[in-house]
Amino acid sequence: MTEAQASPPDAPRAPSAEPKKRPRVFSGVKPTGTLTLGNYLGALRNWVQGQREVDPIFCVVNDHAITIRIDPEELRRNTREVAAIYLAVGLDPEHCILFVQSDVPEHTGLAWVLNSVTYYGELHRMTQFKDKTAKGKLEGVSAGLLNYPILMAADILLYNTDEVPVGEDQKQHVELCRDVAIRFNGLFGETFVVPKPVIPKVGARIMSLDDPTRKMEKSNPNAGSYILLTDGPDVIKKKLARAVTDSGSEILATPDKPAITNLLTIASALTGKPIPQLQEAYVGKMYGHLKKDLGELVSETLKPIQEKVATYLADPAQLEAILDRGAERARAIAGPTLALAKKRIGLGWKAAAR
Ligand code: ATP
Ligand code: LTN
Repeated sequence: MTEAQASPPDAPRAPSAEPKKRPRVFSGVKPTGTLTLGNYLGALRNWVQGQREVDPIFCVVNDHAITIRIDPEELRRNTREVAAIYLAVGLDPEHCILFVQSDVPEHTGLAWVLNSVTYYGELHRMTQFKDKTAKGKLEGVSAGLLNYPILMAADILLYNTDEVPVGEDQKQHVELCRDVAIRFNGLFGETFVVPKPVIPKVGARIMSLDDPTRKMEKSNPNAGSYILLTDGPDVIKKKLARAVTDSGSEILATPDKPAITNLLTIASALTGKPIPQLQEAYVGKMYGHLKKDLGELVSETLKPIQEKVATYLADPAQLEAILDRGAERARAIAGPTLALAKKRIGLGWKAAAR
């Protein structure tokens, strides 16, 4: 633009020719088992809903899965299944980068670098570490379980991530990732984008069906505590029928009714109806009515997803091709970030790296 053409200082600004940069989004689920309704409502569903407005990368974080003992064949099977679920719930490989973590070695490479700027005390304080080690003796706990949040920080920081959509339980890990990024930048110079967690308003913490004070999780030994995305209608209805309830009979989401609150939260997340509206619809009805309706609702929601999972699993070559392409695209971003971090910290030592 020449000076003669320039707008006067008080004129409204012309819209910038540069399109606004979409936020980079990164998230993942670990293939420790088949995904639960909690994983779907707290994470996956939100990834799908937001995928068009952002620059999305989603990963099957299998390196994380080996922090607890898992049968190798089961891990391979779960990895394929979680990838198939990503596609079945509606993540579009034309639009998102979808890949498996172990196919991109930069993740473990950066994790080692970040080990040097993360403190033992920080890791030891993590609620997930405390929960997963509460009952066991510490001798049997892998170092990987303690270091787990460092690998998660590496996952996020490799991609210049702005936003990390996760359930409530992962907020603390994303906050640790922020601290690590800020510390590294402060010590060695601007290297990483500092990300923020994005937690859904409804469904961020779905609780166990057998104990509404614990979050629903796929590693719970009691299969009645969770609904799996692969559970058929009969199993879903049976699990919900057996779900613990609270004393009294009114269907209300109140602090003294954590079990009913959880069921209403699931119903609200799946129907999009606010909880007060659902409470009103159930005035004068029994807990059994809510459980029965929820059984139908969950089964109907999961049926089309299950059909698509089966289709993707039936064609392993197609699934692998999608994930290979994703890994290639991921490496194109992760490689330069790792190289920069190594240069900053002195591991990139050759003259050309300066
Ligand atoms: P594990 O039992 O192996 O620890 P998990 O079921 O807790 O696994 P993750 O793989 O740790 O699941 O979580 C994947 C995503 O799902 C994360 O974003 C996490 O916050 C979210 N998530 C997990 N459980 C729930 C839940 N009960 N409610 C809402 N979101 C959840
Ligand atoms: N720790 C997460 C899984 C995870 C993740 C990530 C989530 C590993 N790396 C990066 C978001 C971004 C969990 O859900 N347990």
